[in-house]
Amino acid sequence: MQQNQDKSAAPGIDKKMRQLEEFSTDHKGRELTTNQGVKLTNTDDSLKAGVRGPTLMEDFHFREKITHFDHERIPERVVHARGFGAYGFFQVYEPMAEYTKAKFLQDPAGKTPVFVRFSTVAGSRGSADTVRDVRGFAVKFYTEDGNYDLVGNNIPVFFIQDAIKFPDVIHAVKPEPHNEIPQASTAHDTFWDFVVNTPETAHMVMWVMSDRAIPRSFRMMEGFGVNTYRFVNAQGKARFIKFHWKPVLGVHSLVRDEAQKLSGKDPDFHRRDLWDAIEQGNYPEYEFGVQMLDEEQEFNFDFDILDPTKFWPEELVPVKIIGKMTLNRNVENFFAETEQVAFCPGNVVPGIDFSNDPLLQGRLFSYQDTQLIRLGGPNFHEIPVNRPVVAVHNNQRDGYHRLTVDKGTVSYSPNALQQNCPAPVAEEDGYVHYAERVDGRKIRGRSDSFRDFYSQATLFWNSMSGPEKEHIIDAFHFEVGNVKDKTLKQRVVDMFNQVAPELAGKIALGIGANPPVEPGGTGVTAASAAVSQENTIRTPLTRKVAVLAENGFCYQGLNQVVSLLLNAGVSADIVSSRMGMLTGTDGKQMEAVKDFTTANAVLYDAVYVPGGAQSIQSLLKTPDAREFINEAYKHAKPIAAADEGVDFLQAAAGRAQLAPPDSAGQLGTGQGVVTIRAASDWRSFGEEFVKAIAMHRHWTRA
Ligand code: HDD
Repeated sequence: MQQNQDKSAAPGIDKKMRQLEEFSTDHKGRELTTNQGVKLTNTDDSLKAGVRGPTLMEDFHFREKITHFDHERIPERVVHARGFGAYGFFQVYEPMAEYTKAKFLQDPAGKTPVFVRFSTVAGSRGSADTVRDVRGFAVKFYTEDGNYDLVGNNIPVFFIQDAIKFPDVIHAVKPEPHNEIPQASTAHDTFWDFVVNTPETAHMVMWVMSDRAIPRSFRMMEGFGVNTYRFVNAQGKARFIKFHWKPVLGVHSLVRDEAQKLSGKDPDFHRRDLWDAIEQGNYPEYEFGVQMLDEEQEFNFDFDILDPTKFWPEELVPVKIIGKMTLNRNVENFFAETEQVAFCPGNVVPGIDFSNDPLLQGRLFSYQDTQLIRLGGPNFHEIPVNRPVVAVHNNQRDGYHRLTVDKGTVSYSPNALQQNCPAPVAEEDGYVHYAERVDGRKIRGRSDSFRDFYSQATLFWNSMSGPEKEHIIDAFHFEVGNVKDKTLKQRVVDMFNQVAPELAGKIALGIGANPPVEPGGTGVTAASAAVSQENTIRTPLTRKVAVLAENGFCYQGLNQVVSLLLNAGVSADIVSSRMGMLTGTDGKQMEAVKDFTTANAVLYDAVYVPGGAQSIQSLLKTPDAREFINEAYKHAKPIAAADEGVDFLQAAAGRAQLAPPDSAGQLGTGQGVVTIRAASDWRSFGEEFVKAIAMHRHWTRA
């Protein structure tokens, strides 16, 4: 599946857009009024008794302006406070009638409008984008059956098995209550205290310590419904399902050091990336997939399919790809749309139903409830971004901020005065809950089938490539290294000894704890290739290259390579000591759009150093330029250099052996470093560089 580069998915006018337009206001060219529509002559001076006198109470404009300002904030989400949204559409590949009667999953020619909000979980609204955390992946489908919300994450399993423990895990992960430190981080005592006392967290903690928790981009991460749901077809046959989103650009991550530096260099890194991609017509795309199990297969596995701390390995239950979502429109107003959007896993349409997953069951309550405090009452479904694109009729009335003017005298059912309208519909036309047989004693307890906490954590560890394992160990070092309580540190080592003794031993080494003494591990030897990011899609599309150059750069070497990059869907910024026009060896000019103050290696996917003796002399004298190349090298990013650029690379990085050009002075490649001297073949050089960019990172460069 190729990414849409031809912009053919540019926004058409869909039903949702038309509806939003009705509520949108453009203030361009308009006159200033109060909220009562009274035209104003001055909004810069308050009304006073004499120009140096006190402000008067009768200044209605002053009072209205200040009162509105004083009330501008609403409570941030208790979790997932930091997020970023966009609109788009969903299209199914083939009719899904055999499995579900959901209308939006039937017609490949139909487009269903969607709104998506990506988020981090722990940080507050102003926290940085690139922190180590789970990412929320919430999709609202505005379907002809009403709104369907798929509220997922970028990690397929969850910390806990029962929703009643959600306040506990969140209190533990949030900043500690006495001093509100640390922000948006799991590297503190209360989180790890909860972990070691709650073994069911082991599996998800492994994912959170992995590269999945520091994505390169919202456009390069998977999404998972996490909970087990049901598809139900028109004949009433049900199947258990898990939902998946697979990014067309593949799954790619940052490295820890880079992610932490990015938090300072650009706290908006992910939201800027998404915004820019959409503005440039590089519309993010995700294929939609489902894993399905017949009801009779419920007990066929060595894990409970209702346990949200388990995933269904794709090798056991394949993912059927059934459609694609394209994000093609940024919001007009962050507050009105992204902040006020209200997701609820309980918003389902006919053909999609719940399972008895005890985490899901609790979620069905929590989301509706949280919107009441966050959005101030029961009418939040009337906020434009939340409105379904189909008509809403019922006898619910009044409440804070009611917008609808409900006509007539009748607001009850049954009634004769209005022919019993709004009238219930026949079963085949409305939502009917799946008639699952339920039988049991009331009990506050946990099923024995939920008690294997470690097997899939081991499976995950087994599935990791060497570099991915190194990154997990590094993450544990940072996270647990920041824990103050030594007993807790030791307990982390002992707990993860149950997952993989090799891992536990290495954690112990890094954090000053004792290596585990008890025999460990689960004996699980299986692995799931689908889980490793090593096996993902590789493409150069939408990657960003920094070109380091100064006056006296080799124009041909810069111009040729930049056009090759652009043709391959890669963008390039010239970075120099000063922004503005640079003059090349032959007098031709190019513009440096960034300098070493506004640009940094962590903001780019790759670096290119063109030749030109004078340019390279200047770069060598610029510590920021040397640091730039060293950072890129350290973060395993692709690097290319031509002619004197190769000397810069070798001198700055202090590594003379770096991919020297071959004996004929031509192309040299290795470990993601591509070099050339006396180029006669810029094309091959450019192509090698593009290949290296597509690889994302070059871990062999230890
Ligand atoms: Fe949740 C928000 C995803 C378990 C209670 N959750 C929220 C958002 C996402 C998720 C993506 C942000 C939605 C947005 O962008 O507005 N949550 C999940 C996933 C879970 C999960 C994938 C496990 C399968 N959540 C979960 C549990 C509870 C909650 C067990 C409570 C019992 N979640 C909430 C909430 C939030 C929320 C408090 C905060 C803001 C909101 O709902 O609208 O209700």
